[in-house]
Amino acid sequence: EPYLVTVGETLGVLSAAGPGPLALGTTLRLGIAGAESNVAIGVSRLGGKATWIGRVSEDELGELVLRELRAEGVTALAVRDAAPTSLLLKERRTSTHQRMRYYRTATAGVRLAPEDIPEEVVAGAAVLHITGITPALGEGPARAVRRAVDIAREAGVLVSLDINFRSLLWNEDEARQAVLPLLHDSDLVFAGPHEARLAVPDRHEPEELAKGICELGPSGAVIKLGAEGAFALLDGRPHRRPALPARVHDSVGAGDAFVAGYLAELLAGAPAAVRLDTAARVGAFAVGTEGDWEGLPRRAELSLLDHHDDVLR
Ligand code: KDG
Repeated sequence: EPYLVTVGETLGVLSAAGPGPLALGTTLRLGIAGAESNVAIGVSRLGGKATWIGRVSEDELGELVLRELRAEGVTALAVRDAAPTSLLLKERRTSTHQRMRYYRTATAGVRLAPEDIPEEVVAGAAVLHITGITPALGEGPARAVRRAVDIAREAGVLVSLDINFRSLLWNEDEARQAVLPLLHDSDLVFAGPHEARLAVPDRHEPEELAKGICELGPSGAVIKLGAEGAFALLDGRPHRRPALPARVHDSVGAGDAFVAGYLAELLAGAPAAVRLDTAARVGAFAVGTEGDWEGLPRRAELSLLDHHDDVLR
């Protein structure tokens, strides 16, 4: 069975239960998140096979990460490390605006190294999915991602890259320098318009951005446009996909959800229109529910969004 493999850091997440400043003694909920594992979970929920590679602490938080991933049917191949697991603090400053803070220095995930990448697992995959977050974590993670891409290319594995720029981790110049070589060696690139401009600074409209990215090497570029849907240029053919109407509850993780929907269908051998349709649906589930991945749909639920009644009974 074809499977997706992804490499990255999964963090512990402390999220405020309700809106307001953290300083006021908010109740926090403990969970996990990470762009790459969000994608792996999303693929798994849709019935696809997914493997996540990373490093986690030896303590309870490391245990929590592995338990959650395994409970979601994701094969978690983790190196255990004496360092702690990184944390992400999510503050709901107002009912519409969130603020994030990372505690991500000298932690297990940041100590990811090229030796942590099992060659046969990457070489045997149908798709390797990486993001621009991992190389932002440091030398080791950057080299680990590079190694995964080298193995994949050598073995003819499709390489998917989500640029996923995180301004809390590095600046645009650093990101451009690190991500461009990865993009060059990718087959499929996902990016928001701003992220795409890191790679092709002189382009503006989604069509031009996708074209510019494909001129750098990839055969596919998908520009994620949030509430406007997506524009994709796949093997030279343009596709426009509107978003589904969704009331935004928590937009964090929507991009990963979109990618998960797309890649699950790619693994299943579905054509571009189906890949983009599922991507848009999974994205809508993510924005309409709390948490980065918790609300992601199972395959049978995808059609729920076609019902015009609020309650299905
Ligand atoms: O895309 C959602 C991610 O941003 C979140 O799950 C945490 O991986 C994360 C990060 O580094 O921001």
